Amino acid sequence: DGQIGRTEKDFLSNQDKQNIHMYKGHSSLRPIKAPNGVDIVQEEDTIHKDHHYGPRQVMKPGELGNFEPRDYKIHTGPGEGGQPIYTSMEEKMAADRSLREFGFNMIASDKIAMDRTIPDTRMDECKYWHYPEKLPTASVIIVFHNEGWSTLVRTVHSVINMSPPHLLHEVVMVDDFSSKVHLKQKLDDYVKQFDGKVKLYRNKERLGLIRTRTLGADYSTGDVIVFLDAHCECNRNWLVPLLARIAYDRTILAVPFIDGIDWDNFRYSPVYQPGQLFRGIFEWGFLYKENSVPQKERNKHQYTSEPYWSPTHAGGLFAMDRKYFFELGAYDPGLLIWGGENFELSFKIWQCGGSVEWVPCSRVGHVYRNSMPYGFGNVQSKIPITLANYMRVVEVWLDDEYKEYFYTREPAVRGFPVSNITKQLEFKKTHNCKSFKWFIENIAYDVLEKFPYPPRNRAWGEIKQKHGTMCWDTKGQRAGGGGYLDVTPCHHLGGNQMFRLNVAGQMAVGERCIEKSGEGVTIVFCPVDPSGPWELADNGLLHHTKSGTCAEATGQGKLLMRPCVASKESQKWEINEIRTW
Ligand code: UD2
Ligand code: MN
Repeated sequence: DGQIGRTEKDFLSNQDKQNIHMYKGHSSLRPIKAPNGVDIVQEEDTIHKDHHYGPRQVMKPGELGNFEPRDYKIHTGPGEGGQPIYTSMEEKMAADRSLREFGFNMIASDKIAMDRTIPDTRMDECKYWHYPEKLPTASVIIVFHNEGWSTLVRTVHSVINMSPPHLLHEVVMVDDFSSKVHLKQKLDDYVKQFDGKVKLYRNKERLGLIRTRTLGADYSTGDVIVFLDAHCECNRNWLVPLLARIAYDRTILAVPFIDGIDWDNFRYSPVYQPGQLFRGIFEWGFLYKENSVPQKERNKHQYTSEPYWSPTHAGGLFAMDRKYFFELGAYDPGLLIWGGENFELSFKIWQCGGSVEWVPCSRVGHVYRNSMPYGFGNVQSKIPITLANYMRVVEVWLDDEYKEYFYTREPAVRGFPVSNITKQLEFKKTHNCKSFKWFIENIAYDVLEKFPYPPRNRAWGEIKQKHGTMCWDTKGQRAGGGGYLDVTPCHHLGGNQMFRLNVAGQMAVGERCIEKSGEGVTIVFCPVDPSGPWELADNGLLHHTKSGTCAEATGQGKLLMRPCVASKESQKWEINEIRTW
């Protein structure tokens, strides 16, 4: 194996030869120029273990950082520099087809080089950090299910390209039982050219991304595991800032900033401009949210580009000590396919003594899909799988008072039997993990600023005509669109006909709120104050107290706010609970 036993110096001097060797026979792939001319400046180890928030890497303004890429050449060609790709009218049909198949425009992706250059989205400061020389090695784990070819392969290329070779122990690809032809023999052949540096494993059945990631960690032999989605592009010196945090403290889960790659034109652009600091939080239905970093956290840091604490993260891209991952029991194996695993791991880490940090100098692009192209295999569940996952996390990691907030937000799943969580509860006990209250008060305190505890539900379910068969329906509209709600025949399945009226008068649908707008009702973003103007009277009138009007169904299927008339049948409503299990 040409990789093993070679020193860094050898690699540097043989860099071009190495790259050509790796890609021979694949003329469609441009030979890779590794940007990381890792010519290391000898440094004394700058890790200070004495206090958690002391300097652990040193910024030397004016002197380029020791791992900073020295020869990042900007190529010319489609998509270079992160520029968008134009799809012609003739290509539109095929592009739309690929959109349905993969969740993004593969016609555009296929035009872009595997090693395209992308803009440096980091803060300027990042170029001057000096990191410890002694760093753990990384196994980069990419799990995938029926992913497109060029996006998957570009991910592998960018990892190889943008990581210092001596720190990239291996790339571990795990195929979660894909059925696409291009992920079979063609992928086996593709992987061979890396002489063992890229390993490919395949599941014999569909396990979902969560279990597949744990398997990937199991196959890995590096010190640190780094998870990436199968449609990413790593930016300049993305890896070292993550490894440096874990070298400093092995109980840190280190998260790169995720830049956006457009699902249609593959434009690479930062979600957050250099210097903007955000962190991961959640609302009480456990939809993932990001929030500007609170001053209290900012005050702990001298430099804007320093890593900082975050309650949670989006889930896809992060690095952690491999052994620590397994000491924590890996991901809860009871979590199915997709969703909630980011909360499970974050809560577990915070409550049991570790920490989650976002690292501004590490940037990785991710293609946010237009829509999810795959189903959840043949997993049977009477409630949506993501909700079943959230329930497990809630039942294990939240205290009773906080569980209540979740069930207020998702009342239809209250009482649904969760699968066995004995092991998880035992772990929490034997590891003396702290309470959720501790977590909320000390770490995730901004959750409450953005999403105060929801008042109890006064009623929830479908809003049905008392003497009719029509129900309020959002028709899947989103907040801010301004479109009116209608009444449609009640289908008793919840979904767009599921509402919650709380004791403070707020009417909600999912994470959003219902407000009067003109003479109709529309979906709005909820104000931080969880109260509102709605009142369901005993006689069935649904009052909007601020305007003194009442909700009325018209014969044409419209829902209008009209002067209240207690004798009108069309103004009488009842709210009926809906359960699918
Ligand atoms: C986000 C995360 C994703 C994961 C998910 C919640 C980011 C950028 N992405 O959704 O990593 O945390 O939330 O669980 O933070 N896959 C499988 N088997 C499956 C389904 C998916 O291997 O059954 C692969 C898939 O090919 C991809 C990865 O898992 O490489 C994540 O899936 P996704 O990209 O569809 O998820 P995403 O980005 O919408
Ligand atoms: Mn993804």
